[in-house]
Amino acid sequence: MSVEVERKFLCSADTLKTLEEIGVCVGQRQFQDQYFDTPKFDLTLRDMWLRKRKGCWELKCPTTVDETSEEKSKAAALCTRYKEITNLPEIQLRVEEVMKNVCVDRETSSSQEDVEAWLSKMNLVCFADYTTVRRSFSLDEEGVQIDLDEADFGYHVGEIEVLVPEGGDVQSALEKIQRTAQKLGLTGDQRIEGKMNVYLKRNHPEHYAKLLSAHVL
Ligand code: V4E
Repeated sequence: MSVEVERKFLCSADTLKTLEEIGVCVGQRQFQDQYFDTPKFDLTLRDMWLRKRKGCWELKCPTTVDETSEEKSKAAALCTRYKEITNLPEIQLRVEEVMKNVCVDRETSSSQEDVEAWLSKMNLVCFADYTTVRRSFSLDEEGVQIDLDEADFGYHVGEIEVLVPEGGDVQSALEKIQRTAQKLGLTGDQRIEGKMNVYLKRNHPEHYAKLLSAHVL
């Protein structure tokens, strides 16, 4: 398990020019994301994001932030951090913990058919489905990746991302992100909306409103 620390940004023509000058493009790929939740939004209202990308399952969950050791800086406030779980049995356990009232058969097997049966048993349905074209860049800052995403519903967003092994140094990741933002000339002090925010606002305003009221988005 690792923790993804990430700052989103809007990529202006100037930022793109800087990125192309000081960064190295390390690839371009396209992927479809399908996100799942119950009709009552049991996962997303807890800020848990279950998705399937390129046939692989991932669950993003909130981390417990150690306020004593982590600086409550402006730079940190611009970043999100989530645990990323990619092991399917562990994902299933975490989801089942949330939905304790559902009786689940714990025979774990991960064939496509079994996963489909598990989804339906947990009452999980796909609520978001979109495709992203992503260009990735690296800079001279170890472990930092910069992604420029273009979603098929017309939203463009950049991300500066550092993956920290569990128990690793989040503070150092925040500093790397801050230095990278400075190199790119990013000046904004507002959190930038991710693809999901924009997708839900446009396609599922009721779900979006519930997440806003719960301070998830
Ligand atoms: C909405 C959300 C999550 C789902 C994934 O969102 P996002 O980071 O936009 O996806 P993507 O495609 O960039 O994933 P990656 O390839 O980086 O793994 S996970 C957490 N949230 C909530 C959230 C939030 N409250 N605020 C911001 C700025 N982003 C996400």
